[in-house]
Amino acid sequence: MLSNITRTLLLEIDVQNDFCPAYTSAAGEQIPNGALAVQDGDGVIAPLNALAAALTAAGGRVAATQDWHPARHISFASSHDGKKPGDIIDLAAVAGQVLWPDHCVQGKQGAAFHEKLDLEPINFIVRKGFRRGLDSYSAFFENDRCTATGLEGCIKQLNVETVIIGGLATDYCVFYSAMDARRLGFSVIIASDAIRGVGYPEGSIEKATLEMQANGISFATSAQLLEELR
Ligand code: VGL
Ligand code: ZN
Repeated sequence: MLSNITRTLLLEIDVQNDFCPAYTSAAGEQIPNGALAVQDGDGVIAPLNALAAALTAAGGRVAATQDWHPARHISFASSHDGKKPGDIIDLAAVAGQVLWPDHCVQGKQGAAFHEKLDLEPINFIVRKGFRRGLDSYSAFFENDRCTATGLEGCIKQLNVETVIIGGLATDYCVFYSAMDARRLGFSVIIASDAIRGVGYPEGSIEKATLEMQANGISFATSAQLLEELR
């Protein structure tokens, strides 16, 4: 599965407070749930930390993404008169944009990585969705499908050939990142116990999973991957 570990990258998608069920605020209070909490979202952290440590020790690389929106971002329902989270609208550059609660606002605690995520093994961080008028799910391209984040050039220069993906959310940022990675010619493995999904609209997790499988993206548990990294 992992033919060349030094040419393998672990891509940790959006393990941020706002996608997690609970987190600690900057002032030290327990916040009961992130603005766009994914069920059991923090369940991805333990397998990702284990994979990151093992991959780094074996000579591979780790990157993380951070959803990083300005206030009044176009993906926020609050930016559109009369719209509420969950409504779906067509934008000039993007058909079928789901509108979300305000989340991952630049510099706010909701946008910070969850405190349990190990930051030491992360070699680089890609921020996305920072243009007010354009959303970005994928780690590689924003939702107009052509504005690059720079991650492709970065990891091609490092001769990466295999990308292991985990994080949040299965049916949005993980899905689009995996599909783009595949399209760009990387071999892609989803760490199956290190992803959790939004599940909106209904069936979106199953649909995303089938589409990834149909496109040659493979799935392996973190235990299986760790076995190969030992
Ligand atoms: C995400 C919805 C909005 C994600 C980001 O990380 O999957 N989903 N912004
Ligand atoms: Zn977002």
